[in-house]
Parts: sequence; structure tokens; C-alpha cells
Amino acid sequence: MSTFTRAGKEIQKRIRSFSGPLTESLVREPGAYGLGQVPSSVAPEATTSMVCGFCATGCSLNIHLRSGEATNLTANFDYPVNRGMACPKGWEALAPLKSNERATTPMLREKRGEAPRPVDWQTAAETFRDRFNPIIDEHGPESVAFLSTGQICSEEMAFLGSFAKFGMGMIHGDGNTRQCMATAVRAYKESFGFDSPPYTYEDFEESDVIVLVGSNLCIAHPIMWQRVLQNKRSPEIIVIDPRRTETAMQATQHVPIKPKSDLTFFYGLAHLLIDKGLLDNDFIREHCDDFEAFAEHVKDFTPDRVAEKSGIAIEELNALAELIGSGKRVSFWWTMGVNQSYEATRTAQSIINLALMTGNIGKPGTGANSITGQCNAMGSRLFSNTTNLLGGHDFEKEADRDKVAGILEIPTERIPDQNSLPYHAIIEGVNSGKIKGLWIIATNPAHSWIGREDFAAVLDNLDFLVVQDMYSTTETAACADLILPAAAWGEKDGTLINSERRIGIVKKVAKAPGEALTDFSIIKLLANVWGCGDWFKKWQNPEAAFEILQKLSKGQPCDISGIDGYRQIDEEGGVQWPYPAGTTKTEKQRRLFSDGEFFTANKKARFVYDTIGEDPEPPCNDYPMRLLTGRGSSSQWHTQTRTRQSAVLRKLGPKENYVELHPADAGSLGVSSGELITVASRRGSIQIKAFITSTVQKGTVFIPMHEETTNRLTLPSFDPHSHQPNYKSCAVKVEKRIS
Ligand SMILES: Nc1nc2c(c(=O)[nH]1)N[C@H]1C(S)=C(S)[C@@H](COP(=O)(O)OP(=O)(O)OC[C@H]3O[C@@H](n4cnc5c(=O)[nH]c(N)nc54)[C@H](O)[C@@H]3O)O[C@H]1N2
Ligand SMILES: Nc1nc2c(c(=O)[nH]1)N[C@H]1C(S)=C(S)[C@@H](COP(=O)(O)OP(=O)(O)OC[C@H]3O[C@@H](n4cnc5c(=O)[nH]c(N)nc54)[C@H](O)[C@@H]3O)O[C@H]1N2
Ligand code: SF4
Ligand SMILES: [Mo]
Repeated sequence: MSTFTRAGKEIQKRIRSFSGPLTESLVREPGAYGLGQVPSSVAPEATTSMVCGFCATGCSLNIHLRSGEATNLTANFDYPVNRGMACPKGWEALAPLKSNERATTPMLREKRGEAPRPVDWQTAAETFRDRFNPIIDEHGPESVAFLSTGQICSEEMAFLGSFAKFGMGMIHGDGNTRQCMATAVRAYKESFGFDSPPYTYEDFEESDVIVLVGSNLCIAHPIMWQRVLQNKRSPEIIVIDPRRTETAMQATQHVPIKPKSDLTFFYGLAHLLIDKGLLDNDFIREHCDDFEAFAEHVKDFTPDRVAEKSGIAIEELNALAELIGSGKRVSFWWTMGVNQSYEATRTAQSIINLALMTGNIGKPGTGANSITGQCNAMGSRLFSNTTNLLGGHDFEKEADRDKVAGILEIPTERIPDQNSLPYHAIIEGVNSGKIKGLWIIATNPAHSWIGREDFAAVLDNLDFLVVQDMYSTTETAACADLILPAAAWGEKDGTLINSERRIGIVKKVAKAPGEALTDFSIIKLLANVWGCGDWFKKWQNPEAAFEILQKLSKGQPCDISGIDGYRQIDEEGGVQWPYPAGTTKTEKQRRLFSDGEFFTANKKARFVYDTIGEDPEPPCNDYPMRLLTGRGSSSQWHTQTRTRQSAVLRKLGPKENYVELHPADAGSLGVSSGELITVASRRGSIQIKAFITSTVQKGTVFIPMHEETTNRLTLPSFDPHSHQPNYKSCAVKVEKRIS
């Protein structure tokens, strides 16, 4: 038993002794809990601006209110991110709020198999306490866990992570950011010393060569793509993607690499850069470690070997190396085609290595730049208290635990001295019966988790499952014992951090339906009922919580202690981290590492490299094709709980799920476009419409992730360093017959 577990048990007993009942007046107290019914701070007949709550681009939208309710919106011209542009999801951002699928009251299922019934918040909060407590008492703190998100405000996720770990005594808590950004986090930490995407969006406009790897910007980040189009330097735009995506079609060059050959490919480019002497030797010498060993490592990645593995001709490899090493401003951008792989972290680092060896970092138009996914994935990386201790600290370091405990004014023993299990190990824990209580907030894993043919059966192993969501109709909510109805974006105040580290503001411009509460208020209520409300007294409201986050960040690379509260964020078009106390610089676009100093102990960046890993499930005789998955259209968001509520977005997206199949494969199978066919992997089999197109390579198929069936096929395998799921490759067979 760890020190934490022992101390935790004692404190657990103590805090329960001062657990008081929740009174109706406490729930109703205006202001403190931000109830749906509490009026907004925004004037009732005003136009106010706030950032969008879908993707990590972080566009600002002007919201027009009448009688205190948002009626319409327009894109904000004065914001440094989107400059008057928005994508369809942004334009339709208010539509998901008004839906009869909204969760409007807590719902409790007394027995599995029975329908849940509405209960009041008092009953809900007491049930939460009375069902989790005996599990912890009997099986210890490792028998419960939470799954957080990148889609609520930083203040809320920090409060959630603090209550779950310090209040309830949980050790294990991860989030959907593991599905998405864990690779970038790990890669940056090892290479730069801290999880620090270095760029600002202006770099899209300042580049001469824009290299997009496994990133379908036109679909997934359309407003970033607009920023690329605003580049006046006639840039080369190179898209490295096995599919001829919408982005590849718009690029100046598409490099149709064979799936999963990226690591070999980038080591091969490094080999050629070294061979040709196209290096920034001064930068390498002064600001980097381990280059010589890396150079030795890539010696084996000869052009013929690389051409064979990647399918890209030697002349093209040479031309690309010359372009990257030409001394022009080169920026490298990557997204899920890199992060979601079985050798994801090393692939991300192979891209970072190219930027380092050519000195393409810290200068306008350069960088090794991971593009973030969800609206607050960056916030969750810093403040969710899941993989890192709040503010980018380390659970395993005593000094960090003392610092955080001091700021929060809680006993240090309440802070776990070990890291959480990663997401997949939590799910395995549920499967094996080790984890018996689970609290899921703002994520829908019964649709989005990898290789989950029977996720409902997995969740059925739990003694108690709580789902906190804005809708009661999600695939995950359908399995819950207790559903906690949450207010959504637009119904609450707080901050989100976008892909270029810009903190943006969200505001309450609409009333939450029925009894729904903000996630912040729900956590406050639960903490009170749990009996540890006193420890979170200072978390009065989101802005007070933001001040706590500022203190937690002090002295860290992500220091934001100099921000003058929500006012500055609101008035200045967001504020990028870092912004330590005493900052006077107010440029709207700031990038990291302009001084060549990184966050490692000796301030040097590291070349990190590895041997090439084994593909966990290559195509074979029985399953001869490779399945790739990803985003299908700019109007569909993930599991579609939100986007399907908008008639406009439904119309813009495809009517049903489809599989992209190369004409040659369709020909040999005798399949025609629109025909219903079977796609099967070792885990499951689905019936799906064929869409015949040469945008996919022969031997590969692509299925969007937006329908629940897709992840019945995917293979639960993970990058060994980041533990991110390998969503973008498994072996399947395609059959004309349907069963
Ligand atoms: N409309 C819309 N926008 C979104 C989202 C959404 O659901 N809908 N989600 C948001 C989120 S959370 C995220 S994380 C981002 C994701 O944004 P992206 O990562 O751009 O989107 P994906 O389609 O998942 O994957 C990108 C590309 O990776 C390619 N790929 C697959 N395998 C490989 C490979 O082996 N090598 C290479 N080089 N490429 C490969 C795929 O062909 C695909 O085109 O989008 C964000 N924006
Ligand atoms: N096959 C395949 N699977 C994938 C991927 C892939 O490329 N291929 N991509 C992965 C990636 S990158 C990601 S990020 C995940 C996304 O997977 P999920 O996180 O499961 O997807 P979402 O649909 O965004 O789920 C968010 C949930 O939060 C709810 N919600 C929204 N706002 C709020 C709020 O303010 N409060 C509360 N309490 N709830 C709210 C929504 O209703 C929804 O149920 O999917 C992953 N799954
Ligand atoms: S690009 Fe992203 S942040 Fe901008 S409007 Fe669209 S979904 Fe919202
Ligand atoms: Mo994501």
C-alpha cells in the first residue's frame, strides 16, 4: 500500500465525519453554483464575443442576445485567430443547445435493466457519495476512476481532477485527450523538456514551405487552412498522407506515403539532409543534444530502403530533402495521422528532429508543430490533473506535491504520489473487475473508444457508472447508473486554451435547460456532499478558480500568473501562454524558443530516436486490407451528439456512413458505388455503403469515425510511450456479400 493510500484512508474517514447533508438552499444558492436559472453577466440586449467550443482552432464568435438569450451569432473580425471567419460548426454553435435530447434532470437507474427515473440533485449527489464510498472502503482507492475530457473549461477540469483525486481520494483518472494528444505531450516533453507546442498561427502565413503530416486541415481545422491561404509568400504546401484528402488536393504537392511508413520516411529524410550537408550546424551545436548518435542511427535509412517502405521514389525523397534543407522557412505540422499510431511518439519526434537539424524553430514561419484537436485539449494537458499534477507538475515529485498542496491549502498527503493508469489500463481494469466505480465526464467512449465491439458489456462489469453529459441520449449515458445533466458551452463562464496556447473566454449567453448545472457547479455540489467542500472553498466561481490556476502555473513554462483575469483575456483577443507576472509584451502572436533555449535542465533540445516498431496487425491472407479511420466532413463532430442536433450540419454531412474503396479493389470484388457491403476485422463485422474513389490507396479502406460502428473494427493497440490508441491502422477484409 503506498503512503498515499494509507494516509488517504485515514483522511477519508476524517472528511466523512464532517460530511453534512446537502440542502435545497445550497443547490439553489444563486451565483455560487451558476445554476441554469442564474442570470448571465452579459447584458440582456448585447452582442458579446467568446470562443467556439468545438475544435482547438479557437475562433471567436460574436453572440447576439435578445432578452438575455443568444439568438444568433456572427464570426468575430477583431480576433487574431479567425479574423471574421468561422466553419459550419461555428456558425451552428447555438443549435446543439436547443434539443430535446438534452439531459434536463439527474436520472438514476436503481437496477440494471430498468429504465432510469428522474431524481432531484440532493438524491443524485447523495447517491454519488453513497455508491462510491463503499467501493473505496472495501476495495481501496484504486478501485475507482474517472475519465475526463478536453471539451470543458480549464477551471472545470481542474476542479474535477482536484475533487476526484484530492477530495475523493482517486489515483486513477485519465481523459479523452489520451485518444488525441498524448503522443504530442510525450514527444514534446522528451524533446523540449515540457509539453510545449511552439507556434503561433501567424507561422502559417510566414512559412515558405508548409509540411502537413497526417493532418486533414481542410476538414478538421478549416480556419487554420484559411490562414494557410492568407500566406503571401507563395508557399510550397506538402501534404504527407496515404489518402488524397481534400487538403492534399489543395496542396502544391501530395506525398502519398504508404500507411505506417512515416518513421522510416522521416529517418530517411534526415539521412539525406546529413548526406547533402543541409544542416544548421550552429543551431545543432549550441542548442541540441544527441545529434551525433542520431546521425549514426539514420545511416541505415538509405534512400532505396526508404523508397521501398514508403512507396515514394528516390528522386522525390531527394527533392523533398533539398526543399527542407534549402534555408527557406519550413514549418512542420502534424495531427492524428501521426499521433494515433503504434509508433506515434517516435514519429512525432522524427518530425521534431527535422526541424531541429535544419534550425527551423523559434523563427517566424517555422516549427515542429502539433495541431490540437478539441477546444480545450491544451487546457486538459495543463490543468486536468490526470496525467500531470495541476499546472504541468509531476505527481511523483515531492516538491511539486508540496507546492500544489500549499497553493490549494490541502494536506500534501491528499495528493497521490503515483501516476494514474493510462486510459486503456483503466478500461482493462473495468474489464477485469479491478475497477468497480467509474465517473465519465464530457466524453462518449461507448462510441469513440478503440476496438470496442461490446463496450456496454465492459461497462456492465462496473458496480457504479456515473455519466455527466449535456445529453441523456449518448451511447455511454445509455449504460449509466446515474446521469448528471450538464450545462453546455454557451451556458457557462470559463476559459479554453487553443492550439497555439491562446487562452480564450467563454460566457453564459443562454439558460441551461431544466435542472442542468454547469460542470463547475456539479463538482462543487458533489464536493460539499462528499464532505470536502471546505477544501474547495476558494473555488467560488470560475474566475476565482482561474486565479488558482494562475498561481499553480507560476514558475512553470506555462506560467500565466501575469494575466489580469478574464478582463484581459476578453479585451485583448485572448492571451497566449506563457504570460508570467511582469509581462508587458502584448504582441498578438507569440512563439516559443526564439532564444534557442528549451525547457530541459541544460536548456538544449534532444534528438530522440528509436528502432522501428512492429506493426501489431499488418494485412494478411485472411484480412488483406488496411483500415484507416478519421474525420469525414467539417460538419460532423466526433460521436455527433452535438452536430446531429443541427438541421444545417446534418444536411452538409453525409447521410450515412460509408467506406472509401479504391476502384481496383472494387473491381476485383465486383462492388459498385453505393452498394451495401461487409467490412470485417478480427473483432467485428459491419455492413456499410461502398464509396468508390481513388483517394484511398489500393489495398486500403477509409471509414469516418462519426458512426458508432467504426470502432467495432479497430484494433485496441497503443503507442508504448504515450499509450495513445492506434486508431489509424488495422487489418480488415471487404466482402461483397452481406450477412
Ligand atoms: N469537422 C471536424 N473537425 C474536427 C474534429 C471532428 O470530429 N470533426 N475533431 C477534432 C479533433 S479532437 C481532432 S484530434 C482533429 C483531428 O484532425 P486530423 O488529424 O487532421 O483528422 P483525421 O481525419 O483524424 O486524421 C488525419 C489524417 O491522417 C491520415 N493518416 C492515417 N494514417 C496515416 C499514416 O500512417 N501516416 C500519415 N502521414 N497519415 C495518416 C488520414 O488519412 C487522415 O487524412 O480534428 C479536430 N477537428
Ligand atoms: N476510429 C476512430 N476513433 C476515434 C478517433 C479516430 O480518428 N478514429 N479519434 C479520437 C479522438 S482524436 C477523439 S478527441 C475522440 C473524441 O471522442 P469523444 O470525446 O467520445 O467524442 P465527443 O462526441 O466529442 O464526446 C464529447 C461528449 O461530451 C458531451 N459534452 C459536450 N459539451 C459538454 C459539457 O460542457 N459538459 C459535459 N458534461 N458534457 C459535454 C457531448 O454531448 C459528448 O457526449 O475520439 C477518438 N476516437
Ligand atoms: S474552425 Fe473550429 S473553432 Fe473555428 S468555428 Fe470551426 S469548429 Fe469552431
Ligand atoms: Mo481529438
